[in-house]
Amino acid sequence: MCTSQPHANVPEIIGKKRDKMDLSAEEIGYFVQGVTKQTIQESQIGAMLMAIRLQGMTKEETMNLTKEMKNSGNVLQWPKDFSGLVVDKHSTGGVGDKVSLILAPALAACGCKVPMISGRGLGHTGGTLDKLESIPGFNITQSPEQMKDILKTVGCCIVGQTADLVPADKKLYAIRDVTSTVDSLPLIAASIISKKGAESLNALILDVKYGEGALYKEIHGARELAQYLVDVGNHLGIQTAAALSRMDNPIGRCVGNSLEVIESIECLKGKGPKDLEELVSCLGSHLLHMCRKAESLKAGEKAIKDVLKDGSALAKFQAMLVAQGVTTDKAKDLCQGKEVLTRAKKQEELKAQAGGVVQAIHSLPVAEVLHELGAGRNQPDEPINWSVGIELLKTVGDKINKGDPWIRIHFENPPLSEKQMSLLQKSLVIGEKAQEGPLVTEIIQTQSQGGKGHSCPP
Ligand code: IUR
Repeated sequence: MCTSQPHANVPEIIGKKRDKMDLSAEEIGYFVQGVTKQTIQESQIGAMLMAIRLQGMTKEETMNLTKEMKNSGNVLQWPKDFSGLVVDKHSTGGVGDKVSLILAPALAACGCKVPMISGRGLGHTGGTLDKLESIPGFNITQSPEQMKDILKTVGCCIVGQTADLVPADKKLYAIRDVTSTVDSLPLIAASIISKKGAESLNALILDVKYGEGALYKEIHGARELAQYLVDVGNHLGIQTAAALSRMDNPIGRCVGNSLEVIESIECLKGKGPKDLEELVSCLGSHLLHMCRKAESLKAGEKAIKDVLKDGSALAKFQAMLVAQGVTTDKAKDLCQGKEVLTRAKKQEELKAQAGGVVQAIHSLPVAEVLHELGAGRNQPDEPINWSVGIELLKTVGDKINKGDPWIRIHFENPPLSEKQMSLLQKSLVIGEKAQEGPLVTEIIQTQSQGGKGHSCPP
């Protein structure tokens, strides 16, 4: 494809992309700056996004787009003694995915600095910020100075995106959402990696999920996205790797904001469900290895498991809660397992209609029912009910008898309907034998990191 002289004319730039030509760094810069300064019309932004969605972008164009978006706002700066230690993870979203709540303090306990910028949930997957906001007093809004202070004293914080961090992404994402241009590899990569770039990270692990409860139903789609993200992240100077993980069954035993906080605290005490601990230690081991805090993946995995068992990760979580606005007493009570979070007024258990072994619990219907019951939102500013959720009393691989309770649903208003109960019953698959296998099935790295194929130690 040919690349011609820079244009200062927006219709011409849109026309080039429409006609499948490559855009120069200057043209991409002109477009992104126009988006940020609001000198380009929304109709033009929509047209450009559709042209990118239909014609694609080369890796070089995507890297230029990512760099320009990153530089559209504030880029966080860290003190010299954080050098090499600033790490984060990003997940493409799963059902019951509370990994961030455990991984951030576990990494801080291992000596890393984790300035985690997370999102609220939209659609069927939950958001890390919603889970944390179920804790009374927790404040997701922290200035760059406050983040720096928390990282100095605690080592990790989990915050929302502020208006001055990658403002171009805010605008572009809002327009992608209403122009059917969300599902574009270059636009997804630029959106995710520009925000991580603005955190000035040294290392990043991406958890790219595939399966029925994920954005990608099949592994090859997830693999393509993962490789793209890894390449763009590394090009931006962040050591980046991606884990491909199965998202068929809910992660852990709880889904729903406050229930997931309680389960995370159990995991921070080294008493979490096996699949959740496996995911946390796998992602953590890669970050520890990339930032040279662990000499091997095996050593990294051991370090994460050790801080979960010896209470140091829980202590970091408690300190993070206090640093982000929770009273000292409430944070302590919560971490000691006392009832601090509001419980839903009603609970109902469903019983298994056959006996055998639990083969699967389909995560999508579970998430959709919880969404209808008020655990999720359809519009960005909609209120949610933090106490709505489910507990799995039986999980994949467990033996089950006909009549055994297998799920407890926490709800209030609206009440649980017959249709929802039937959907939940159908999500339970009972057979003779459960499918075994690790949650993380592949690790994607750049060639310089050893290429694809590294895994988590058994
Ligand atoms: N998350 C992001 O930050 N950006 C995107 O484009 C998608 C998810 I899809």
